[in-house]
Amino acid sequence: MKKKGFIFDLDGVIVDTAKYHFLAWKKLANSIGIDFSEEQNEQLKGVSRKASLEKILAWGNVTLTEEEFAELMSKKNEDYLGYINEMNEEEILPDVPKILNFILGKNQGVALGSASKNAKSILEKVNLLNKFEAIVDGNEVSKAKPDPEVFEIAAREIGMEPHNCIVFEDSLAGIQAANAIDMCSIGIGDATVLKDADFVFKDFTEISTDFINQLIND
Ligand code: B16
Ligand code: MG
Repeated sequence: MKKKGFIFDLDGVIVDTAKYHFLAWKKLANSIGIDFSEEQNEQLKGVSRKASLEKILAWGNVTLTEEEFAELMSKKNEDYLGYINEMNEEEILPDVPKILNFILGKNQGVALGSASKNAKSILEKVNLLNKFEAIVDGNEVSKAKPDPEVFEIAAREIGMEPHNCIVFEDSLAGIQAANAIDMCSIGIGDATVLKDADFVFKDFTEISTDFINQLIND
């Protein structure tokens, strides 16, 4: 049987942590007099913590010292971790375990490729840590999506060539990152937003095991 590498993004693909990022960023933005909407939160999907705070400050026209910036970053994360600590398996998005277990059952490579520095804690909370052969997250990556670095490292760690990898992603930047190194890109979410993806599904309930078999044998 052929072997492919399947690389999963975390937030928006395996779990919906965007709602917790929203609560933590909103509290923080409001505390320094900046409004923060759900639409703005959408623009932070897949964006690193540092770049997210830079964007929020730019929206509110606020400049900070380096110390203040660092303090706000850790405040936001502390607040966010409060939500993460309450997570459990019930927060895994529908049919993710089904597809993940199917892929593992076919002895395929499986890796995580996320911008989050909290990826390991989140996977641990939802009891999926042992499913991944490699976990590449915000602690190992210096260039953010759409740069393909995160997926490049993930492919290397599972011993696969990029053109034999398939990426599941909910952000356009992530889709562009996958396309940039000739990986097959599968968008999870809205087809109009994820317009550059090779395939788009609303969520994993729309993905069949036949489709996964096709990807493996392509
Ligand atoms: P952290 P992903 C991303 O996760 C989130 O989509 C994004 O909103 C967040 O700012 C980023 O992780 C960094 O997260 O503060 O936990 O390091 O979609 O790349 O899995
Ligand atoms: Mg994501």
